[in-house]
Amino acid sequence: MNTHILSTRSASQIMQLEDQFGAHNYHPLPVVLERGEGVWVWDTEGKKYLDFLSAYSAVNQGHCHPRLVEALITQARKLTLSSRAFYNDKLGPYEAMMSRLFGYEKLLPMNSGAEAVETAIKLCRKWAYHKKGIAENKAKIIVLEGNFHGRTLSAVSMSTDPSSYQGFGPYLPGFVKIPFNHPEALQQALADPEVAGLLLEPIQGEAGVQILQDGYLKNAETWCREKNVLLIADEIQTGLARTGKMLACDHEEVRPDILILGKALSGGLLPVSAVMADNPIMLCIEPGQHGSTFGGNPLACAVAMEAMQVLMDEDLAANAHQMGLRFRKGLLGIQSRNPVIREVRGKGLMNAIEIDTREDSQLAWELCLAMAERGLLAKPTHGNIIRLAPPLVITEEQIDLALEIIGGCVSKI
Ligand code: IF1
Repeated sequence: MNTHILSTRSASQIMQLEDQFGAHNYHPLPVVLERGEGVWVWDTEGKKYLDFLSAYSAVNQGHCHPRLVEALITQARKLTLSSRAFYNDKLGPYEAMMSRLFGYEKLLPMNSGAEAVETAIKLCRKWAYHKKGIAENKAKIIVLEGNFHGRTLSAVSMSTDPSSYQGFGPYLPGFVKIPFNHPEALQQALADPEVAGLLLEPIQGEAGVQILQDGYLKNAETWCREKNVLLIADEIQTGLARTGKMLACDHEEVRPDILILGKALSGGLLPVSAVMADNPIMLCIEPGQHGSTFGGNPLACAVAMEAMQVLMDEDLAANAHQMGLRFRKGLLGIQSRNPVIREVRGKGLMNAIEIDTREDSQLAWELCLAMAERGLLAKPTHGNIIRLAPPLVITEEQIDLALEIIGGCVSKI
C-alpha cells in the first residue's frame, strides 16, 4: 500500500478503515482532516473549517505553527532521544526556562497529561510519607466530583463519571471525592490528618467547562496551607494562556504546590507534559524511583521551549482574554434570540454552551454536525454541552465568522 493509493481513498473509505481496524474507543464526527494552519483545518475533500476544539486545547498556538514546525525539524535532524541514562543538551535549558517562567525550583518531564497526573500523585504520596509523616500506605488525596485527569487507572479511580470508570475495576484506593464548588465539603475533608493533597482542575473541561466559583481556589490554597496539604493544580487543559492568563490559577493569584502542565506545552506537535514543584517536594523522588523513556527527550524540549516562547511573543493570553470577551458577548446575543441555549459560560477561550435538554439528548451532536457542515468544528461533551475552544491565535473577524455559523445553526434547531 503506497501513499498514492492512500491519498486517493475517499473520506468514507478512510473512516471505514478506522471502523474496521481501529478500536472503538471514540465516536468522532464524520470529518477526515488532513491539513491545518492556525485556526483552520482542511478535510480530505479540501473543505475548510474553523477548529473550535483545538485538539482539546493542545493547539493553543494554532495548527502547525511555523516556528514550532521549524524547531521540531531542526531538532529532529540533530537528536531526538537520548533517554535519561545520559544528559541531553536541551533538557537543562528547557527546565531552567520553565523554572524562570513559572517560579518553581524544579520540573519533572513526562509525555502525556495522564502520566503527569500520575507523577503528581506519586510525588504527593512520597512527600506525605517523607515530610508530612503520614503512616505508610495511608495517604489520601481529595478530588472533586466531575473531575477528568486522564484515562489511566488512577485517573479513572478518581473519576465520578461512569463512562470513564465503569468496568475497569478494581480501583486504586486513597482518593476522597467531594462535591464540586462546595467549600464546606472541602473544609470537612481537609480535617482528616491523612489527607496529603487536593487535586483539582481550576475549570473542569470534560465536565463541560464547569468553573469554580470566585474565591474557591484562594480559600482552598489558604486551607491547604493551614493543614499542610499540597494543592495540586491540573492545568493540562486550563493552563498555557487558554483562559486568558498563563495559568487559570493566576486569576486568583493562587500558587499551587504542584503544577501539572501538558497539551499546549508542545503546541500539539508531540506529547509533552510536566510536573513542577519546589525542592522540598520534588526532591522526595530520588534517582530510580520514577521516570520515562521519552520524558525530557531533546525533541520535546526543543519544541516546548519554542511553544512557550510563541505563547509569550504573540501575547496569546491577552488575545485569549480579549477574544473570549467578544465571543461570549456574541454567544449571549445568540442565546437571547434562541432560548434553546440554557447557558453560556467560560473564561478566555475556554467556553461552552449548554443546550436546553437532558444529558442523553442528541441535540448537541446534531448541532455539531450542522456546524461542521457550515465550516466550524466542535465536539459535544455529554449530550447537551458543546465546548468552544479555538486556537488562541484567532482574530476578531474569525470570532465573528464563528458566531455567524453558530447563530445560524442554533436558530435552525
Ligand atoms: C480523551 C476531555 C478535554 C485533561 C486534564 C489530564 C488530561 C486531560 C484536565 C489527560 C485530557 C482530554 C483527553 C481526551 C479528551 C480530553 C478532554 F474532554 F476529556 F475533557 F481536553 F476536554 N487532565 N483531556 O483535560 O491528558 O493523557 O490525554 O494527554 O479523549 O481522553 P492526556
